[in-house]
Amino acid sequence: MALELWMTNDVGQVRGRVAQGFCPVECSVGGQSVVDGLMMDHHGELSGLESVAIRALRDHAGARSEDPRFVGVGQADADMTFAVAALSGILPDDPRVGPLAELIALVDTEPIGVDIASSEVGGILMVWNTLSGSPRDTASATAAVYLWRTLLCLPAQTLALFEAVARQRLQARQEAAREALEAHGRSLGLVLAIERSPVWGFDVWYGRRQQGAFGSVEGWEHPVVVALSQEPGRITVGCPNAAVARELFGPDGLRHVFEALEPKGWGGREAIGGSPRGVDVGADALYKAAECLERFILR
Ligand SMILES: [Mn+2]
Repeated sequence: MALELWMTNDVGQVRGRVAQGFCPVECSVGGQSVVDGLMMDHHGELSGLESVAIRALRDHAGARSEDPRFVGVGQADADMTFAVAALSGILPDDPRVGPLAELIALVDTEPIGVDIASSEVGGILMVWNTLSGSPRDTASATAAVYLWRTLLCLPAQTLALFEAVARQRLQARQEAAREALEAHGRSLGLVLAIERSPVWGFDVWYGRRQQGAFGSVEGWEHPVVVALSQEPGRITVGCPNAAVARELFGPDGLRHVFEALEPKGWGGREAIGGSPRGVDVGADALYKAAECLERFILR
């Protein structure tokens, strides 16, 4: 059978495919996880498990090589597609495969503060991110699974060319994020509001400090960031990680604040969330949210 990573957002369709023998990978919809015996999810009630990439490679490599049909939900990210590649047995026998799974797991669970560029296998992940586009459709998701094999089989010099481009892109985005912080950033106590930015820049805006732990407020210049994206106006709020969010807002992290934020309908997880989808908001809502967040910080 041909390898396929079939993508959907519908939990009923996930269950239908699983009944046909497809293996569910990161099929978490509305807090519900659909898994089979391989337990390929780590969200919601399964959030105690390690990332799927690391378990697929270590515990179940090649387990679905005879029947490589998979179903995934949302976006096919590095963790999901690498797990599918490992279960399918298509990854080459290469010493970089293990460290790559570990790096993917690290970035998947704590996306902020991991210095991908300085990791030995970081270049492969950066090139995969650049070329895959973290797709939502079946054909592109399936290609993104094969892309791991393609990159691991490339001659070193060819891979280095792609890595150089990926590094340039990363540097350009981070430079644009720093400029947006200087031009459009406003601090309200511990909360930083970014009124406009041409790029996603949370990794830059949090500002990792030399002193202070990764999982403590002390470790960050701006432990809470709210940013407004334009057209349609939508606010994203984030903390660098769940430990920082809990130190600031209590055991539920940012979830403790969502109900108090305007307009009604904010949602998300402990360390990341946003204003309601489909509701266009402006700068006034951004600063109101920043003030409200500041009031909720435990002293
Ligand atoms: Mn994951």
